[in-house]
Amino acid sequence: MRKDAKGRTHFKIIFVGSSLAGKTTLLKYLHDQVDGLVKGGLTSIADPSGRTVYFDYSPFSATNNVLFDVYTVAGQRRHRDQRKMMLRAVDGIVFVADSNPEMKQDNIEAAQELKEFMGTKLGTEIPMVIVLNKRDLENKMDREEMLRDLGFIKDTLAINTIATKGVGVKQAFQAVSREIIMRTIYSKQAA
Ligand SMILES: Nc1nc2c(ncn2[C@@H]2O[C@H](COP(=O)(O)OP(=O)(O)O)[C@@H](O)[C@H]2O)c(=O)[nH]1
Ligand SMILES: [Mg+2]
Repeated sequence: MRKDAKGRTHFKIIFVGSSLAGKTTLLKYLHDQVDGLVKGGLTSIADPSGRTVYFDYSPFSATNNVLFDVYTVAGQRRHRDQRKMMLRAVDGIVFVADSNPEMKQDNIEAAQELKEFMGTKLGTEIPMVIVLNKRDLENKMDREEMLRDLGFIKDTLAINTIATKGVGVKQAFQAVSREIIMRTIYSKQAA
């Protein structure tokens, strides 16, 4: 969380997950199609094939003085250091898993890396929502199997999505932003 020069509060949300899981598609849908949010421009830094090279970024606001700065980070192995850097001062995480069975191992590795970077803060101090994307695939993996593979703390909210059609996208964003706000309120009370 940070305050800008105008006194507005910014919360940082990051979409994490293996390469091609659908992070950019989710953010793009949120930016282009979801009403009721005030949006800034969507900035994407991609190579000519459309792969995210560094990150995608879009700010969203529901009120005049609270903004959510949403990023997706590049998922390829070679961008590990960038992901680690981006996760500094993060307020909420959306972990995007790919339902394609061929991506089973990639999902596991991405989850493993995130746990390594975030330690015990993950899903506790730093709220997290799981997105199981590509639920339109005929050969999609079983939901329970995917959650077992990821091995995040028990009872982490998991939402089925079809990013290309926008199914579940708004719900996932609402869930993580709600958890961030709730956490902020409760930590203020505790202080
Ligand atoms: N069938 C299907 N394809 C998807 C879905 N979401 C994303 N994709 C496709 O998966 C590929 C990778 O998506 P992208 O958003 O670039 O993944 P990123 O690397 O995580 O940012 C693209 O070809 C998308 O059109 C989905 O829900 N269902
Ligand atoms: Mg991307």
